[in-house]
Amino acid sequence: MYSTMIALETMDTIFYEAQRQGRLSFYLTSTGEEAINIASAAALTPQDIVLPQYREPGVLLWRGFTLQEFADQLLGNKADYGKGRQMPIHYGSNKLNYFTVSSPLTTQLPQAAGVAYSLKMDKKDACVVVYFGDGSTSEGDFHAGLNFAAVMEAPVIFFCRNNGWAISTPVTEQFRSDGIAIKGQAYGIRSIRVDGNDALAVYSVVRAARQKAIKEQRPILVEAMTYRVSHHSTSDDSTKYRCVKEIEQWRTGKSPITRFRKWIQRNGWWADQNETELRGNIRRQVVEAIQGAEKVEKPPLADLFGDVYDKIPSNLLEQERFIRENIKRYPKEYPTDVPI
Ligand SMILES: Cc1ncc(C[n+]2csc(CCOP(=O)(O)OP(=O)(O)O)c2C)c(N)n1
Repeated sequence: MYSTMIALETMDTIFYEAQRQGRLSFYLTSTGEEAINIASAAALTPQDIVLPQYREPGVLLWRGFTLQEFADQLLGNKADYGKGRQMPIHYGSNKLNYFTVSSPLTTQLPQAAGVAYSLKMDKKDACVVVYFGDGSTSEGDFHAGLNFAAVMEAPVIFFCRNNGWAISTPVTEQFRSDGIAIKGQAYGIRSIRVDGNDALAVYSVVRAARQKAIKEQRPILVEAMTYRVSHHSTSDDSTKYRCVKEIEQWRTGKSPITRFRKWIQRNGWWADQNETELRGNIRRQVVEAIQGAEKVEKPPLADLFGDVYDKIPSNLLEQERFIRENIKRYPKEYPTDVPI
């Protein structure tokens, strides 16, 4: 678990820097939420189905998504499973039971209730885990998803990452309830709050939640208390709306990685030398993954219009004609590395 937390932190640092260098169009880190990502993933089995928001790439990393697969998605190249049609960080893997990230917030919650209900009908020994932030709970889909799962008794773990912020909106302006767990209870869902920066606590809670969700065929809500240490994304500067001292306190004093490291070191399972070797190794692998992804061709223009309709409708054909004419007329305005 510790190694994967370091892999996530390293991946975030380097991909973030690559965005700043103009090599990626967008990025978003999970800084401060590494324990939530990795410890919750470790408590599941590969058969459990994950519906993510966007700040949980560590779950995918834990399941075996390679650094190359991450880099290919970020660069939107031919090896990307979405064929470059999604913004960076919209990862997904059919093989690893991880639904593709969707930009519109909270759509994954009613979907999770449905997926969990299908597991119930098939009598599977598995559950669904759906992740979301505190801000997402203000969407109507949050309420629909919880109520649907409660009434249908669907085996789903609603995992809320309460990190205090929804871009620039603090939780104090988001809701007047005492957090999210109480909302789960109002829907008749057993709910528990956990310290999201304590990897062992997150692991224990999700492990127990999984067993109960499957054995009793009912939903459970977990509210993990944490802090979004990073800016919301590369499109944001959070020092404009919160104080730097607060961010630094969480980055250093309350880091879930430092906390877990102290525990494994005290137990004699980890030493400074392991740390140096691991960080060096992962750093090299991430850099190689970006360089490799940059060399792969982009998907052809025609891929923009495929994979949705059996027969492409006339309005899309019209759009395709329009974009091809535009490229011919204004070639300098379009990327040169996309085969047309
Ligand atoms: C339906 C919808 N409304 C607004 C947005 C714009 N938006 C993107 S992320 C975000 C904040 C979400 O905050 P939260 O759920 O707390 O997650 P966090 O970013 O803190 O992990 C907003 C408002 C969106 N993507 N979809």
